[in-house]
Amino acid sequence: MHKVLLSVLLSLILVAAGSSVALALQSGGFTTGDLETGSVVGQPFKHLDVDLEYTALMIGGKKAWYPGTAILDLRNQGTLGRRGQPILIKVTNALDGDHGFSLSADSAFAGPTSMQVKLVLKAGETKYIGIPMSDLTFVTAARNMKVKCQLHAAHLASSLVIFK
Ligand SMILES: [Cu+2]
Repeated sequence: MHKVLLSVLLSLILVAAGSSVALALQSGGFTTGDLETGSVVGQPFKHLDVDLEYTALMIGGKKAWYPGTAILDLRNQGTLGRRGQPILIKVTNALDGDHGFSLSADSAFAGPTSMQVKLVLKAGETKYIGIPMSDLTFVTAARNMKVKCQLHAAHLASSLVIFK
């Protein structure tokens, strides 16, 4: 329970820190699909590593996107790094009923051209999201993205911190 409270608190701090950063203007592209059939910029999902994994579940009696805070480290871009390999995100709805997964570069300042990944998952469903590195690095000037459920305001959100 303390871990949950800590992560919620940390999320709030990160939101406060990120809200003063200017908005990104470049459009963010992404694709969604199954592990077997999906692909992004010509690379099949099944040949990529999963960089981030989110699950909608109950934490302390509340619906939440877990984990409450995640870190994506893109600093090693050299020969031994990811060399522009797209980001792959695995998203699972372990709750009853439909839940939304929305990943955006920012909340209040998000313009129509900033990254807005949005999908709805049925109960028990898993989907994969592929984001080209070029699109991700353009839209993450704020280095802080937010994962929310666009269907339920009370569904606890998650912060994604990007090091680049
Ligand atoms: Cu929800």
